[in-house]
Amino acid sequence: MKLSKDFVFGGATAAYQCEGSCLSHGKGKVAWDDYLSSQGRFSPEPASDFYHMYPVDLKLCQQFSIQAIRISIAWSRIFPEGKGQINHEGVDFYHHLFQECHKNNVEPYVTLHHFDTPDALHKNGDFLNQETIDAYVEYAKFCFEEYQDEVTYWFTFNEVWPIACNQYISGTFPPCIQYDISKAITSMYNMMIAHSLVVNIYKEKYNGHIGIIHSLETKYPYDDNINDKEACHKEDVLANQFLLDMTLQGNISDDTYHIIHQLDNTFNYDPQDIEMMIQASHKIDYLGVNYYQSHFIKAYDGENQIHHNGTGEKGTNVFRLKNIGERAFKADIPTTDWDWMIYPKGLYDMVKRISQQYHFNKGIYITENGMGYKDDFVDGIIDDTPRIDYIKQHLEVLQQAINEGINIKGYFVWSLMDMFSWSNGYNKRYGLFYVDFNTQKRYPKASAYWYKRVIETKEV
Ligand code: BGP
Repeated sequence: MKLSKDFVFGGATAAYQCEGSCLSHGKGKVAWDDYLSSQGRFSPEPASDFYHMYPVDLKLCQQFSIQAIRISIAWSRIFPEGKGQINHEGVDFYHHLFQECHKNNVEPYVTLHHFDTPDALHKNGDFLNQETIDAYVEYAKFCFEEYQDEVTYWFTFNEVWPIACNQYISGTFPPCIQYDISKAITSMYNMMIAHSLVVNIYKEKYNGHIGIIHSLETKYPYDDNINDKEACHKEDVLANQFLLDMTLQGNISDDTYHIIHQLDNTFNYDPQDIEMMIQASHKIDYLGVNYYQSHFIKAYDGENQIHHNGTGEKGTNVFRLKNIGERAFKADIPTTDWDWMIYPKGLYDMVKRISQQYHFNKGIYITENGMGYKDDFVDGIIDDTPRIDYIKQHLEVLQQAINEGINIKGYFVWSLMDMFSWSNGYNKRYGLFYVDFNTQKRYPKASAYWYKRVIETKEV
């Protein structure tokens, strides 16, 4: 299997998960700071200490032929209160980071928002509040102007659905509200407004490229019966189609509106917002797709019940939403220790769908894909063969999609090095590079050597 010469291979990171220095160097608070400290399970400090270690990580990228890195800017490092006063030390930090990227020939792909709205705005309702949309637009404008010479590839948001779902349905992200579908829908809609405003501003003034990242998990009916099919369609519309409609065509289709309105009868949209979203849908340069797993959905009319497996105790995950559906497992499909179903076909089906249903062929980056695994560290050697298998299988289906004419422009492994996982802590490792969190020393895993070979030969 051979990928084209210009296919980009990268590694992904996110500010809060790797930088550390959460409350120093002028950085403002985010909701996670108080939440994690009151929960007492694990600390985001110093994580992988990327704030100081980035020259080491970028050197490793260069040594292992990794051509690109996904980085997010911590909004509260630039605007500690979300808006108003600027922290110049934070502004300079990202200048130095981007310059170091270029010095090592590693192209930065930069996300403006990766789960870390400044606390001052989060407290007032995060993206349920117009104030956050306005502040986000100002923050984005500042970054575009400031970093225009260093950043060519932008993403407005990382994963709109998981933000909404984890904040307002599963309750695993602060403010930890459960089963409030209406808040989830409003926050998704508002993030899409913020995204569209920012895309339109960027494409008016700058020459670089911009898009958004969605986490897209393919939903399949558990059984071939009408009830499971309906449940599956509802979960798909809520998690995927609503966002794909707004991103790739701007307007909300009748089918999507019908389901969203069934789930939240207060939902309505303003035609002016739609006009603006249509413009942005024409202007985006690419779509970022994060893909880890898919779901089989059964009809479910019992009470809401979610148990998040955040420990790696296999078989403990429960996700049942009243009048929507239940996620169920199939004995013959493997799962990770955190109950994420390993199903590369779901990625293939999703990129095909984007092309067929939306006729979108400007280009897709797989902006995250990888396997959470409890790596064994034996005398400095980390044999993560299951992770290699996982990545290989996903690259193979991408190759198949490319052969069928789908424009896949690149692939970023989640994650470049081990880092903090939001609701799972530190035993769920994803990195190509093992991080000893006590010494901050990096060790290449078997997957890093394997990935280097794939990048150099473009052969999976
Ligand atoms: C995505 C996020 C990442 C990362 C990854 C793995 O949803 O964009 O930030 O955390 O998932 O998820 P987790 O850390 O929960 O295993």
